[in-house]
Amino acid sequence: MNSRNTGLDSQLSRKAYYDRIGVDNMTPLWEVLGALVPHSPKSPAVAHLWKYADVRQRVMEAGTLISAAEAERRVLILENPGLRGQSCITQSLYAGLQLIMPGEVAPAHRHTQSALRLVLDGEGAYTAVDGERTTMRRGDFIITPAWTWHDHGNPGDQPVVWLDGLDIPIVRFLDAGFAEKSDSNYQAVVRPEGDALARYGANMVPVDFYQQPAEPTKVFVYPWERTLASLKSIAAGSEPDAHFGHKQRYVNPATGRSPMPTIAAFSQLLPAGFETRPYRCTDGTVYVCLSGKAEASIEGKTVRLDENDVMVVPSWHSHQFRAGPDTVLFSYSDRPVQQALGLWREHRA
Ligand code: 1HN
Repeated sequence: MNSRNTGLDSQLSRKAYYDRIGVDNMTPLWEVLGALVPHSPKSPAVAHLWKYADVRQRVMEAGTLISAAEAERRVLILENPGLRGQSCITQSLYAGLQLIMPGEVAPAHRHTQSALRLVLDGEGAYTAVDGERTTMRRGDFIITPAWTWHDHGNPGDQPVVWLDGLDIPIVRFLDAGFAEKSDSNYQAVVRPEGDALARYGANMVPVDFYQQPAEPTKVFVYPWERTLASLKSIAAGSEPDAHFGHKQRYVNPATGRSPMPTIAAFSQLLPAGFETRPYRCTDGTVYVCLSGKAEASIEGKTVRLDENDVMVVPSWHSHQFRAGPDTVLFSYSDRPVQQALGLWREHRA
């Protein structure tokens, strides 16, 4: 009898063999090769939409149960339904909704994970990064690069909610996580508000300032007012791109690279009634509707985006948008990591 036949005998003898080699912590490649080396990306993450109108109340409820100081950060993590229990929205990125109540502080700390904030709801809070505070206004895109001290506070009279985006799964994957708490709740403010933007974010940098390509930008706030003004000017004077509408990427103005080495961020204006052509890319992307309304179709399934809704589109999922009124979408992804590794691909249908 052929010892390599594929009948029941061989199935059983293979299984017995797998059990024997398992004792030595070995396993046969040929049983898993297809899954390890897929023909195209097959993410365990799924597309999902968090309607802000539905989750806002849940976030506010956390404000009655635990203080920001006790929680350190009072955040509801947005977990991808395909990745429950892993604290991530895509395989490489984290997202959460953070709440800070009037009078509260979220104490100073730093860590090797990089963070972005997108301010969604309420006003009067501030975040401090590396010795400078910035008032948080709706639509502001604020960054906390790796290992920079940061704390938040709300001296105002309204609850303030923002979206946090971090590279937690990337740092976890690399086993490169470090963190430190400050002895004091606040970091010392050593520069006036607006200093970083004036020095590094006005098409000039200090005369002797040079950065290595991987260094994060010193500009840590990209004010909504400026983003919206440029998108509107661009839209007023040109035709939208078929796949993106009017889409800009946020950069470190000193290098032209992404603001932080692990996370790219984008803003796009879709003119009223405009429909983008189907598009897919290998960077799973988190979208937030900042103004307007749109329909999003992901692999043929259509959902409706309203202000402050958060939607995740996993790697290689074809998606397109149809704007109601003029609509602005913010988004972030791990694109700079994939590009640095030569892995990034897109397909414009
Ligand atoms: C963090 O430092 C913040 O500073 C928010 O606001 C969310 C999630 C995990 C680890 C650190 C913040 C975070 C975080």
